Amino acid sequence: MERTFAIIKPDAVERNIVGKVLEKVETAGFRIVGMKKIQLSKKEAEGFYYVHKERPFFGDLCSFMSRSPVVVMVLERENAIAGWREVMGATNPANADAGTIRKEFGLGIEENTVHGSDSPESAAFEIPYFFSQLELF
Ligand code: 3AN
Repeated sequence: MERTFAIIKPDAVERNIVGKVLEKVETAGFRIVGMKKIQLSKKEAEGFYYVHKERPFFGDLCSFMSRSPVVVMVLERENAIAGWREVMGATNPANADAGTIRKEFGLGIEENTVHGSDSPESAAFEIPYFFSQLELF
């Protein structure tokens, strides 16, 4: 069993499609180990995305991620990290495979509905950024 970190981003929470995303999560066999709705400050978004700090879209991305609430989750399954990225689809919804969350719900390369850790190292940073051990079941 492996754990990954996921976010249902502001574009999805604003459109009231959290349930539709969660249906994809559970249909793909993930167990929700932790979940909460929060609103990130700009500083918290910058800390989360620090690996992207040199990228040209960093400022816009952090503004987007802090403009309204998100749902953060820890998901567990075999091969959870790669598996969740498959369920999400490609970063740009235009390039995402049919049936993926980003293909069905993504609005664009930035407002792409969901986040998922891209490696075990990322998951090991991201999970404790948002959750204490006491919040994971
Ligand atoms: P992924 O989320 O697929 O791992 P990353 O890690 O390359 O993609 O990018 C992190 C986030 O930054 C994306 N989820 C998306 O919201 C945003 N992003 C990535 N590339 C661009 C871009 N070219 N323009 C605007 N936003 C972008």
